[in-house]
Amino acid sequence: MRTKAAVATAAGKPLEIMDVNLDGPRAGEVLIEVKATGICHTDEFTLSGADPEGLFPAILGHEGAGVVMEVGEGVTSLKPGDHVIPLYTPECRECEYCLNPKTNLCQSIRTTQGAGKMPDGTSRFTTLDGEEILHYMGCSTFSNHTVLPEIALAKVREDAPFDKICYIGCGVTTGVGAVINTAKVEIGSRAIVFGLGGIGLNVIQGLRLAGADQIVGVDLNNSKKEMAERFGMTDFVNPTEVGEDLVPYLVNLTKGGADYTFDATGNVNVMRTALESAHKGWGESIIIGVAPAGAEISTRPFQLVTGRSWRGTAFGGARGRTDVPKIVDWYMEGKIEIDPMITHTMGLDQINEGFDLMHKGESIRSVVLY
Ligand code: NAD
Ligand code: AHE
Ligand code: ZN
Repeated sequence: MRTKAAVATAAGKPLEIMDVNLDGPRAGEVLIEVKATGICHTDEFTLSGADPEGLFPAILGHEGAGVVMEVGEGVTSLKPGDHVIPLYTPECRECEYCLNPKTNLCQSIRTTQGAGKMPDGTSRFTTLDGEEILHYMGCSTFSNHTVLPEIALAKVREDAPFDKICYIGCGVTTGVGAVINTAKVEIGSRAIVFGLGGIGLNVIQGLRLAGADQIVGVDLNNSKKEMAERFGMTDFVNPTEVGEDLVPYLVNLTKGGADYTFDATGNVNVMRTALESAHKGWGESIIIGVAPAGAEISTRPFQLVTGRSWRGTAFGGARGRTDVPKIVDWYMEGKIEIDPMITHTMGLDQINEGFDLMHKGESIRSVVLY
């Protein structure tokens, strides 16, 4: 079929809106119509050229929601008309990783996914001239239609609005899941969240859900304060206004250091600050942010010797086919909020404006509606 997509032709260039060819689903695959997609900072990270796995030309986008149009041979868990959320972390329920309760990182298709291909090693997308276009994170939601493996789709309830639940495809699940699945934050905890964007705000609402007593938000942009307070932040810190070293300031503010700290910036210097402002003896620091190619983290090993731990999380530790439908339920039942964080919506033709808003720090989430 022919469909409309925003194609990343080269690193650092705006996306090009064009018609593309999309082959139908092969065995174990599903064709979906994407109804809405969020723009995550990771899309920007890859488009910028900072992603060591970044490949071009590709169709980016990994935060979508849509409807099944056609299923390939052997697909049993989905049928045309089902509402779905694409999963960049699939859940095959069979691989060594899926069978180990300590991880959500299903590896059954990770190699081909990282190479921009479907599990059989080919792409379903081509230009109208027949040139191959690569998939991205196994999702490619910046296309009105896309093909995914069955194991990379979560079936969700049909009364949930696509323009909101697309955000559960990455930002909401990552932030809330980092608190609940990865850190397993206890009631009464003190926490610090670095970066109050589309992920950090969801960490904050996860902390509120978990019953944290103190939720400190750190951001260079004062305009993020109001929204973060709405989601449960108790204290705001702008590092440029502190007037002293940030670590001792935060340690003092949290009465000895936070029980849990979260990096949602992708900046390795911030990651160090986050680790070092965790409480001596037991503080845990969770890295969510994705750092550019070549960047490395460092700290004095003494920070770990004295009881802090440094951990990371992908997709909030969630097993998508199992957990994503439950998070959609939480949203529909009012346990978590999404609507205020979707600050801008636009058509696919305006998608580059969504990236501009992110660069200017003016949006939390922009959502493209097809
Ligand atoms: P965003 O652009 O919406 O938010 C980033 C925020 O960090 C902004 O508010 C910005 O002002 C703030 N910030 C930047 N530098 C800062 C600094 N030095 N100190 C304090 N605040 C600073 O981005 P997002 O969509 O929320 O994504 C955040 C990070 O999380 C990105 O690196 C993204 O790639 C990553 N991410 C990771 C996962 C995962 O599974 N691990 C999932 C989604 C996103
Ligand atoms: N390709 C990058 C790493 C990118 C990355 O860490 N991606 C996260 C999801 S970010 C979603 O917005 C992730 O799931 N990582 C686990 C994985 O297997 O990719 C690089 O540095 O090479
Ligand atoms: Zn993302």
